[in-house]
Order: sequence, then C-alpha cells, then structure tokens
Amino acid sequence: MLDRPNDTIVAVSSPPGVSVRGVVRLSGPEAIALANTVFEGNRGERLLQVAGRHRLEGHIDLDRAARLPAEAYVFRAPASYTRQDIVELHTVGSPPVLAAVCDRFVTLGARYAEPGEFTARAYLNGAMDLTRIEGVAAMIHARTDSQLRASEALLHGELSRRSAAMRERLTDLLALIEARIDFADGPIEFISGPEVLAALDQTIADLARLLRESPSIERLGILPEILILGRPNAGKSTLFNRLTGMDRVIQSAVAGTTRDVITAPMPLGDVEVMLIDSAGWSEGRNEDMLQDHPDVLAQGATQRALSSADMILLVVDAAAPFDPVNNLLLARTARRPVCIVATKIDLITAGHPPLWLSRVPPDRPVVAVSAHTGQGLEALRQEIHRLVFADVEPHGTELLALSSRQRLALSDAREALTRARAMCGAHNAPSDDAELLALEVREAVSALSLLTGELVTEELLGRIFARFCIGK
Ligand SMILES: Nc1nc2c(ncn2[C@@H]2O[C@H](COP(=O)(O)OP(=O)(O)OP(=O)(O)O)[C@@H](O)[C@H]2O)c(=O)[nH]1
Ligand SMILES: [Mg+2]
Repeated sequence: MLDRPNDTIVAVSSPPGVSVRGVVRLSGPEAIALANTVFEGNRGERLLQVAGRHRLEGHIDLDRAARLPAEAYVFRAPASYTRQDIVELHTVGSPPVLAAVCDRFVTLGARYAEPGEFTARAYLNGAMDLTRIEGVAAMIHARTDSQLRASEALLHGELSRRSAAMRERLTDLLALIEARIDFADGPIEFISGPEVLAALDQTIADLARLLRESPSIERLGILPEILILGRPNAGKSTLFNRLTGMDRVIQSAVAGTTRDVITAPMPLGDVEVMLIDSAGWSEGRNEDMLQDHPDVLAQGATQRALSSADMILLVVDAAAPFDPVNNLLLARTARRPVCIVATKIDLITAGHPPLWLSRVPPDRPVVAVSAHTGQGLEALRQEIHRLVFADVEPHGTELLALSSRQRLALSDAREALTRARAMCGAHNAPSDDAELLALEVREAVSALSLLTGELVTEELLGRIFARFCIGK
C-alpha cells in the first residue's frame, strides 16, 4: 500500500449495511477523470470542468437502464484529505449499488483501497502526523463517548502540539550543549549549568504530567463491566434479557438454570456498558462438592467476574423471604459500587415492600423493579449510569488518551532526560561530560520524533494502519 502512492484508489467509505446515503471515495491522479465518466450534473455539468472544491447535484449513470440520484464532491489537490485529487460520490446507501459503482471504477483502471490507505496517503503527503493518524484510527474504533472525545483530541493534534513544544525546547538545548563542546576552549559560555538543569527539569515535569494524566486509549475502549449477582432463581437472567434487549439467556422457574457467565452490551443513553449474567450464588455449599462439578465451575466464573467487575447489581427476589446469603454477598462486594435490585416487585401487594429493603446499608442504593412489567427499569438504568460514570473524566475536554505506542515513546524520552539530569550531578552544574549529556538529550528528541512519526519505520506504519477499515 505504501509503495504505490500514485495508483488511483476507490472504496465505499460509508459504514457497511443499508443506509439512506452511501459514499464512494476515489483518491489519486485519475480520480476526477474516472468519476467524470459516470457522473453528470443536473444541468449537464461535467466534473472535469469544475475547479477547486466543488459540490454538484446530479446523477450516476452505470448503464442506460439505471440512473442513480447523486451528489459529487470534488476536492482538487492539494486541498484535500490525502492532498491528492479526491472525488466523493454520495448516492443511495445500498451495498450492491455501491459495490457496482466501485467495480465500474476498477474496470476503468482504479484499484480497491486497502484498509487505512486514504489516511496513509494523508500521512505520506504530509497532511497529518502519526499522532493524528492514530486519532483517526481511535475514532473509527471508538465505542464510548470518552473514547470518541479522546480520539478527537488526538485528531486535532493536541498531542503533536504538546510534543512539538517539548521537542523544540530540547533541540535548542542540544544546540547550545553542542556549541559548548565545539568551542570548549573559547571565551563564550553558551549556556549555564542552571539553564541546562531548568530546561531538563521543565521537560521531565511536562512528560511526567502527560503520562500521569492521560488514560490509555485502549482502556477507554473497554466497556465498563456490570455483573448481575444473586441467589438462584432471583430473576437475574430475566433482568439481563430485559436490560440488554436480547433473548440470550434461558430464564426459568428451575433454580440453577444459568451455568456460566454470559455477557452482552447494554445501551445506556449515549454510552454502552457490558452486562454480565451469572449463575445463582450458593454460599458455602460448593466446598463440599467435587472440584469439577458444574456448579463449582460456574461459581468460579462468577468469582472471576466479581473480582474484575466495575459495578455489581445484587439481585434479590422481593417476593421471597429474605435470604441471609444476600448479606454475605453484600459483604463480598464491599468497596465496590453496588446497587441492590429488588426484582419481581409486581408480585408484591402495593404498599407492602419487604421489611429488609429498609435495612440495607445507606450507601447501597435499592431500586425495585419488575422485569415482567418494566416497572423501575428506567430508574435502574439511571442508577447504573450514576454509579459507573460518576467519577469519570476529571480532565473534562482536555482529556488526551495515549496509545501504548505513544506512552512508550514518551516514557523513553523521560528516561533519557532523567539520565541526563543525573549526569548533571548534585552541584547544579552540567557535567563536564557534555558529549554524554548531548547523547541523552538527542535520544529524548528522537523518542519524541518517533511519537509524531518524523522518524518512522515501515513496520510501525503497518501496525498503525492495520487498525483502519477500508474506505478510511
Ligand atoms: N413475576 C415476576 N417473575 C419474574 C420476574 N423476574 C423473573 N421472574 C421469574 O422468576 C423465575 C426465575 O427467573 P430467572 O431469570 O431464570 O432467574 P435467575 O436468577 O437467572 O435464576 P438462575 O439462573 O437459576 O440462578 C422465572 O420463572 C421468571 O419468569 C419479575 O420481575 N416478575
Ligand atoms: Mg439465570
């Protein structure tokens, strides 16, 4: 892909599936000429005649039988995403139609784009640096609101800006240190010891702050896990199915129906969480059983989910007499966000909530629901949202998440500078060994260059672009 930057490439760049509008995108020297062969404006305008950036309403003619209403967007090089000529044809979002349009362009000499190839061209042609490219990749894969915002920050170059400022400071420092090496015996002092220390300390502090305050972008993409826990037959699977809108889990009046943990995404307003259904909990009983008994295995899976869940829904059958095992379960979930869900509320005569509901610890909110009538489910969703997302994103709009590659480059830079700092010794003066000092500062500069892609390897590019989908 990187070795054929002048092929004209084509791909469907709208999401897969049927939609009102689909987009076919072409980039390369022949993009406009190729689009010109199938597209005509409503007043007979031809794409080859339009200048600069232009939008035309018209139609696509694949053959005489079918005319598709379409809009063409022309972006002439270099004022385009890839800095090449780009044409986007927006037409009906039917996958076979969009495939037929792409096929036509391929017959005429275009090549199908590989995943990420449009963005790779933007990079190769200098329109974007690597941190912004990773912003695009992260945005494509964003599954949560916070991840989307973090990827936007990357895309808009927030990380490049911050690292460019640090690099500039270090490059200046390096020039002065090197001048001192070259003119060691001269009368001029190019930079004083305290100045070197100040520049090093400032940059080490900036790097440390960036590393400390930026969550990992991969972690932001992982949905928070909400475990449904409770005694056999409490109504866990029925609640799971209701909340996820799926009919995945068998629910039945026979206790012990669910044998393993089952997960499914659950929409929660504009975010998503991962809901986990588990087998009914039987405290104390399993120790006596054979180790490979299915109940023991099921409980093991629940236990693992319990240790990693971000929040727990403790499901209690409100229509049944209170079961003391629930108190043990509450104790097991101490220090974790827990919501007690009193199910089957439809079976209780109005006005007579079970007594135990009023006795739970005050920091454990209780929501009464009926998975059958839907009563209380909205209140439960709000409670989950509150407990899971209450403390998230203390940095607000400044949130800048880092990929593990970026984190590594920043840590390398910090370590090199820390070594340089140690060389300066305790006397607040830079070491006489200026060459070694210069070496470490140079190392930090190249780690930062690796971050934005000024120093880059084919392998690294391959890994980054592998995260893209076709058409981007
Ligand atoms: N009336 C009423 N019945 C419910 C409600 N929720 C669940 N049930 C019934 O309670 C029984 C047990 O439900 P399940 O969802 O299978 O319970 P579970 O906790 O998953 O059970 P195990 O997997 O065996 O631990 C079923 O007969 C459900 O129809 C509810 O809100 N109202
Ligand atoms: Mg179940």
